[in-house]
Amino acid sequence: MTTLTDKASASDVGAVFDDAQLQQYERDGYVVARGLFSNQEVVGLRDHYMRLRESGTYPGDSAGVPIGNPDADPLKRYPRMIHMHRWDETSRRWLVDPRLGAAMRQLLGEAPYAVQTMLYFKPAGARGQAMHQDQFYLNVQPGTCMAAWMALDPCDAENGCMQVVPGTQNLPVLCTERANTLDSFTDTTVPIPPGKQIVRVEMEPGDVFFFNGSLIHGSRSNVSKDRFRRSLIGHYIAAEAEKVAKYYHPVLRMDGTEVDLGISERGGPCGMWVDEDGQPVLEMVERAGRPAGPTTE
Ligand SMILES: O=C(O)CCC(=O)C(=O)O
Repeated sequence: MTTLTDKASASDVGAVFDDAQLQQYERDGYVVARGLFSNQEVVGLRDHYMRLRESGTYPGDSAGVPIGNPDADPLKRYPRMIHMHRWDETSRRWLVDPRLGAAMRQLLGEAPYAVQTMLYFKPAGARGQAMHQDQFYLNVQPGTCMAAWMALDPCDAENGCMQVVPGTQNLPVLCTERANTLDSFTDTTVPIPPGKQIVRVEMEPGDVFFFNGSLIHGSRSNVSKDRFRRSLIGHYIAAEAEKVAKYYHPVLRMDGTEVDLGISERGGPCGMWVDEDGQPVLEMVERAGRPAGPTTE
């Protein structure tokens, strides 16, 4: 198995998916590569991010929208990390790992560009993220984005595994509604189209879940007593894209070099619309369908 320190390129890795998996991705908008990373790598990454979390705060740390008693919110102790690849070499190497590149080459037909890393710790009692489409935030033009979501712990219904609505990957960006912020650290969600079902994606450490950025997905709270549900996430855009929201620049090729791409007018960090200078855009929030009034409960 290739390790995070190897200098292999995607062409050295070979096929990650078989034909049945590629057909599943076409039909449902997602596919899981089981055991793409080894247990040893996962243990190393878990330790690495726990050490980072315990030793400081970082640009982009976010606990989401506040709830009633902030002291009782586990996300305050374990805020998610964003864009770690901009200051952490381990994260940068993972984001452009040849195995992720090879998998996405099969799914997209070409190597993607890499734009974001995130680490969700999701300790016991932490809220999830209401159903949404990543393209709402990245605003890739033309096309859409893709996520590589890697489990660092076993993920199941109890600790708030990922959920998807298969077959929604070809929908446009939907108008949002207000989410239940007792169950979600973001305050926007999208309606589930009639006739479509929410499906759980249960995973083991080292599995990587690849999904189209227009697919409706999210997660519920971690209702376990004492289990984390840590995950390392990369966001990518198909190399045919010409623009992505400013928050996601600089854009990287899978060899780690920068690409000069345009800036799409809107989009922003998950859960918030911002303008080109990163300021919240209230007009867009309202046009996107988020109810006026307080955004917290
Ligand atoms: O990890 C989760 O629970 C939600 C993550 C997610 O939906 C996303 O990264 O877009």
